[in-house]
Amino acid sequence: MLTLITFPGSFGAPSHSPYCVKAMCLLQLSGFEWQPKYLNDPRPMPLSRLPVLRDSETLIPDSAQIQAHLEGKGADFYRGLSDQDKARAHALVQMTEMGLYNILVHDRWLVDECWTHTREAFFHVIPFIVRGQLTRKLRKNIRNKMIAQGTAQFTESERLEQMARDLNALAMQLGDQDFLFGEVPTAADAAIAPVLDMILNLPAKTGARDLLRGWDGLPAYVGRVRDQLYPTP
Ligand SMILES: N[C@@H](CCC(=O)N[C@@H](CS)C(=O)NCC(=O)O)C(=O)O
Repeated sequence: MLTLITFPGSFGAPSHSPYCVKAMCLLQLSGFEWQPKYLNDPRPMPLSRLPVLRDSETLIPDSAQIQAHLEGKGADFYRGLSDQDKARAHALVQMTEMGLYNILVHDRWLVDECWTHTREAFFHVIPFIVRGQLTRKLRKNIRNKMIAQGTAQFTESERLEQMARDLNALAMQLGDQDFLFGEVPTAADAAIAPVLDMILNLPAKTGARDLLRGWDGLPAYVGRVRDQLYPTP
C-alpha cells in the first residue's frame, strides 16, 4: 500500500501543510489505497520537506512529483480535458503555489495574533523548555524568507491587491461550475482548494482571511472540494 508521509492536521484540515493536503486529495482522486504516516520533523526526508510518498522502498518527495508518480501508475487527474485546459490548470496551480500560498505563510507566521495559535498548533509537541527559543528562530527564518521572496516587502494593502487579482482569476475560471474544470474535481482542485481553505481558516482575523471569506463563490467551492476530496478522519 502507498504511504503518505505528512504533517499532522490543525485548524480543521487533515494536515498543516496545503501541499500535504494536496497529496492526500490526489491520492483520493487516484483511487489507489493509501495510508498516512504522520511526522512532525521533515529533516530526515529527501528535500527536508513534506509531503513524501512511500511506494514500496521508494520515497517520492514534492507534491508535483507525487502527482507524476501516480500518473505513471495510471491515475488520470484531468480525464477528458483538452490540452488547453490542462495548460490553464497548470498555470492556476503555479499562481496559487507562488502567490496565495505565500500570503498564507505570511499571515500564519508573521501576523502576531495568528502566530500565537500557529505556534501552539504546530509546535506543541516540542518540549516546553526549548519551544520558545526554537520557534523564535523558526519565525525569524520565515520572516527573512518572506522578505527575500517579496511577500513581506509589500504593504498589507498591496498584498491584498495582488491576492484579489489571483482570487479573481480563480473565480473567473470557476464561473458557475462545481469545480475549476467542470462538474468533476481534478488535480487543480486538489492543489488550489487546500491553500484557499487554510486562508479561510486562519486562526485570527487578517485582511486575507476577510477578503476570501467575502468572495462570492470561493468559500462554497472550498466546501465542495473538502466534501469530495478530503480523506475522512
Ligand atoms: N514544492 C513542495 C513544497 C513542500 C513544502 O514546502 N512543504 C513545507 C510545508 S508547507 C515543508 O515541509 N517545509 C519544511 C518545514 O516545515 O520544516 C511540494 O509541492 O510538495
